[in-house]
Amino acid sequence: MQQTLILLKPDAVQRRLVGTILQRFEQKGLRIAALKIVNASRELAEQHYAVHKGKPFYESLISFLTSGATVALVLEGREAVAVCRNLMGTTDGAKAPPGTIRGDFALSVQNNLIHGSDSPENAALEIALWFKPNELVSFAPVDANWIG
Ligand code: IDP
Ligand code: MG
Repeated sequence: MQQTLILLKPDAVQRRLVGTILQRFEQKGLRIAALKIVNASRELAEQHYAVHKGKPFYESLISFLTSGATVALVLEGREAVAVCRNLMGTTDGAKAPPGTIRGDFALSVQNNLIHGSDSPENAALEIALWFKPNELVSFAPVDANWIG
C-alpha cells in the first residue's frame, strides 16, 4: 500500500484547520499511519525544502515553516501520493480549484496550508526525514474490503 508524507503547515495549525483538513483525508479512505505535532527546526525545514534552495522564495519559505507548530502525518492507501495531491489542489491558493483543500481555504501562494509528497520516491525520503520508523503504526482497517 502506498504511503505519503503530509504536513499541515503553521498556517493550518494557527487557523485551527487541522481537524477540517484531516477529515477530508479520512473521508476519502486513507489510513493514518503516523501523526504528530512538531516545531520544525531550521535544519529540518532546510532538508525538507532542499530542492527549493536558491529560489527567491526560499528564505521566506523556511521562515514560514519554522514560525510555529506543524502537524506531520503519514497517510496510507491506494495511490496515496496522487490522491493527496489532488485533494490538496495546486500550489497557489488563489488558483486552486474549489473543492480542494487549498481551493477552499487558502488564498496565498506561500501560506497554502499543506505539503504533500509529489512522488512515492520522495514520500519515502520525506517520511524518513520527519519520522522515526517506530513512530509508524501498522493496522488493518476493518473496512478495507469496501474502500480498496
Ligand atoms: P507544492 O507544495 O504544491 O508541491 P512547490 O512548488 O513544491 O509546491 O513549493 C513548495 C512550497 O513553497 C509551496 O507549497 C509554497 O508554500 C511555497 N512556494 C512555492 N512557490 C512559491 C512562490 O512563488 N512564492 C512564495 N512561496 C512559494
Ligand atoms: Mg512540492
